[in-house]
Amino acid sequence: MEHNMETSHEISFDDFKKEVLNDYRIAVTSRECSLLGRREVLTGKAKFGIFGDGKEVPQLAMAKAFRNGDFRSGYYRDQTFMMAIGGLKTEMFFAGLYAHIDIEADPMSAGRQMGGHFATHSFDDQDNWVNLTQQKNTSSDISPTAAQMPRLVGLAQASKVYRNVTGIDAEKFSNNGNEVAWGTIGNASTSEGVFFEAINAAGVMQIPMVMCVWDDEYGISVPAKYQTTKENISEILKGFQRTESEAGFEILTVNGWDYPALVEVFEKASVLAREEHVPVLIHVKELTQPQGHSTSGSHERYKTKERLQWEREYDCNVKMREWMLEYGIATDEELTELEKQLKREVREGKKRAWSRFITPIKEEKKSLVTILDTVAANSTNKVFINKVKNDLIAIDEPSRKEVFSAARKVLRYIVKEQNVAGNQLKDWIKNYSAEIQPKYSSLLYSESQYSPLHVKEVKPEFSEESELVDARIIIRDNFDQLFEKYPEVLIFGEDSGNIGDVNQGLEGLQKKYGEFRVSDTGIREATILGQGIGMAMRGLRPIAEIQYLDYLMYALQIISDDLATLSYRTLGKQKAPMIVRTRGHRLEGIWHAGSQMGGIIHLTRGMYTLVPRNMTKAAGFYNTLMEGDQPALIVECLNGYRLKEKMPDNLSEIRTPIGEIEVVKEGKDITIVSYGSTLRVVEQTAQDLLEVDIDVEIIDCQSLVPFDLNHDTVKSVMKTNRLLVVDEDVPGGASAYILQEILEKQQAYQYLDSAPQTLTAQEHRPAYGTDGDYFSKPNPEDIFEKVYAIMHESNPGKYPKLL
Ligand SMILES: Cc1ncc(C[n+]2csc(CCOP(=O)(O)OP(=O)(O)O)c2C)c(N)n1
Ligand SMILES: [Mg+2]
Repeated sequence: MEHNMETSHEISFDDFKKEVLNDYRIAVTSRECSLLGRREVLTGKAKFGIFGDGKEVPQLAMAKAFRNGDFRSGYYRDQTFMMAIGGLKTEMFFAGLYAHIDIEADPMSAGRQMGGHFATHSFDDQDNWVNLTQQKNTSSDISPTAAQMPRLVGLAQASKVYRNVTGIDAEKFSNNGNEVAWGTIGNASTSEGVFFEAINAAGVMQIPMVMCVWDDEYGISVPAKYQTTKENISEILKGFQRTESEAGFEILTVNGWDYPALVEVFEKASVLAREEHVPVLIHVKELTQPQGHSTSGSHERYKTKERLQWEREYDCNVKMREWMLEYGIATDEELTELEKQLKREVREGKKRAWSRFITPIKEEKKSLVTILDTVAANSTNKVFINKVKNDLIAIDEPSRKEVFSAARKVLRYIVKEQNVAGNQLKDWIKNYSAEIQPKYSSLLYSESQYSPLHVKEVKPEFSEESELVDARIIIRDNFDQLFEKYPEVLIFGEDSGNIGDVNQGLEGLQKKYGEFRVSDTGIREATILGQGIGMAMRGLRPIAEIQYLDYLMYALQIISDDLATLSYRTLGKQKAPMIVRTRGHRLEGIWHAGSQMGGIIHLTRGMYTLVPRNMTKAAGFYNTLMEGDQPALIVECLNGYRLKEKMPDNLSEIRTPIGEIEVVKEGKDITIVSYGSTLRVVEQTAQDLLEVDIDVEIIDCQSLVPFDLNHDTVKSVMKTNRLLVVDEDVPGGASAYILQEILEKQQAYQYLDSAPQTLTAQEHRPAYGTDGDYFSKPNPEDIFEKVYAIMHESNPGKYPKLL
C-alpha cells in the first residue's frame, strides 16, 4: 500500500475499510505474537522475550509513510512495523525467539540476536548489493539503548549526499536523495547522551531524519519523573523547533492510540523530510506496555493500580477497535471473528516455526544415539555410556548443547579402549563441530570475494627523481587521488574541511571536491562514527576522522557495539565498509599521547586495526581498504606528519597488505616486534645495539587485527630464538595480545632460548613534556637495556652486566 488514506482522495469507502481492516489484522497478529511469545519463554522453549505490545498502532502509521529506499534505525519494540512492511512473518518472529540458526528461518540474524532485533538484507548471496531503492530497509537493531542514534544520522545524511553530489552511481542506493531515515526510540532512552548529540547533529546538518519517540512513560521500572526534565521530551526539545528564519526541527506530538491522527502526522513528517530535508521529531505519547517491559519481570511490581487500569483502557489496539466500530469499518461480530481467526493463525505459525527449529536437532540426536549404541556395546564402560545415552534419549526436545556435550563426554570413556565404533564417534564429533561452530562464529569479518585480504601488495617505487617531502604531503596527495577515483568517497571530522585537518593531510581538498565530500563536523565523536556507519550502509565510502586517538573513546561504544558487530550479527547481510581515520601514539601530554591499543583491539573485534609506521604505509592501507568491504581503523603516527618521506612514483598504485608483517631490519640475535611510532625508536636503538655486537631483527607487525596471517613472525624466532615485543600501550595491553598471537597461535615457544618479554609504557598515562614522554613511554635506553639484559642472561661472558 503505497498510497495514504488521508492524501488519496479518490479511494472509495470500501477501499478505505479494506486498508484499515488490513492494518487491524497486522495489529492483532502482532499482539498475538507478543502474548504467545511470552508463553514460549515462560514454558522454557525460548530464553528471553521482549515484545512490541502496546506500540502497534503508531507503527502501522509509520509503515504507511515509509517508502521503498527508506531506512529504519530503531529498537526492539518495532515488530508491528516490520510486519507492516512485509519484513516479518509469524514464523520468523518465533524462529527469532527460538534462536534458529538458519538465515532462511530467522532472516534477522540467523539466531545470533535475541528476538525483537530486526534487519533486512542489503546483500545477495554473492555479496553484491541488492537494489536498496526497491525495498523497505531496516538497519540491524542492537540492544544498547540509544545506540541506534548515531547510525541514524548517517542513514539520513546519505540522502543529502546523493541529492547534492554528482558523479556517484546511485542506482542501487538513492533516487535523488528522496529517502527518509526513520528513527525509533523509547522515551527513557532519550536520556542517553548520544540521543541529544544526534538530535543536534541532525538539526545542524538538516537531513531527512524522522525521529519517533515511543513514550510509555517508563524505562523498565523507572518512570518519566527520573528520566526526563518536565517528563516531556518534545517540550524540552522546543528550542530545536524551526522558525521562519531559522532552520531546525519540525516537532510534532500525537497520542499513540489515535489511529487517524497518527496516520496524518506520520504522512506530514514523511513529506517534509523527504521533500525539504527537514528533520522531524514525532513524540508519540500515551503508549502502554500490556505485558510489562520483558519476560524478565512483571510491571505489577512498580505500576499503580490506576496506571494499570489506564493502560488497559488506552491500549492502542483497543482504542483502534473502538474507533473502527464508531466509524462503521466493521461490526463487533466481524472483528471478534477476525480476532479468533488471527489467533488461530498465529498459533499455527508458531507450531510450524517450532517444528522447523526442533526437527533437525532431533535428527542430530538420533544419529548420535545410534553411534552411542554401538560405542556402548563395545565398551567396558558400557554402564556409564548408556547412562549418558539414556539421559539424552529422555530429552524429547534437546538443545544442540545437550546433544554435542553428550557426544564429547562419551569420548572420554573410550579413550583407552580399542573401541570399534570409536572412530565413528570421533568423526561424528568433528563433523558436527565443523558444521555447527561456524553457525555461531562466522562472518565477524568479511568473508566475501571483496575482502581486502584478497588485495595484493604493491610496493612503493622510487627513482632518482623521487622527492623527499613532509610526510603529510604523501597522505594528502593520496587522498586527492582517492577522491578523484571514487566519487562515493567522503571524509569528515573536526577541522577536516576548511583547514584540511589539524595536520594538513587534507589541505586544499575541500576547495577541490566540495563541502559535501570534505567536511567539518561538530565536536561529537559518536555521531561522526554514526555518520560513517549509516552512509556506508547506503553504498557510500565514508572516512570518519577522529581528531586524536585519545578521543576515539567517545566513539568506542558505537564502534564496538554497532560497527564491529554489524557483519556478525546479520550474517553478512549488512555491512558498513567505512574507514575510521585517526592519529595517535606519542606526542605531548596525557590527552594527546595515549596509545590505548589493547583496549581498542579487544573491544572492536569485527573491525580491522591498522597501525602504519609512516604515511606511505598509511596511504597504502587506505588504497587497499578502498577495494574491499571491511571496516577498519587506521591510526596514523601523530608525530610523523613533518618527518621526511620519499614520495613514491606510483602513489596511486601502492597497496599495503593487511595481516602481513614486514621485516624492516634483518638480524640474528633477537626478534623485536613493534609498530607505529615506537617502531622508529626501536630502529634507532638497533644501530646502538649493533655497536655492542647485538644484531636485532625488527618486525613491523603494522596490522594488529588481523595479525600476521601467514605466521611469518615465528620464522624469525626460529632464527633468533629470542623475542621481545615493544609498544607504548600499558603493560599487558596490546603487547600481551601480540605475545599470545606469536607464542600460542604460531607456537613460537618451542624455538625460544630466552624468556619471551614485553617492553611497554608505564602503567600510567603519559606525562607532559619531553621528560614526561621519556619517563612514561619506552625510550631508546629502555629498549637498549632490555635487549642487552636478555643477551646478558644468555651469554654473560660476552655481554657483562650493564646495570
Ligand atoms: C546502554 C543500556 N543501558 C541499559 C540497558 C537496559 N535496558 C534495556 S531496555 C531499558 C529501558 C528502555 O526504556 P525505553 O527507552 O523507555 O523503552 P521501552 O522499553 O519503554 O519501550 C533498559 C534500561 C540497555 N539495554 N542499554
Ligand atoms: Mg519507555
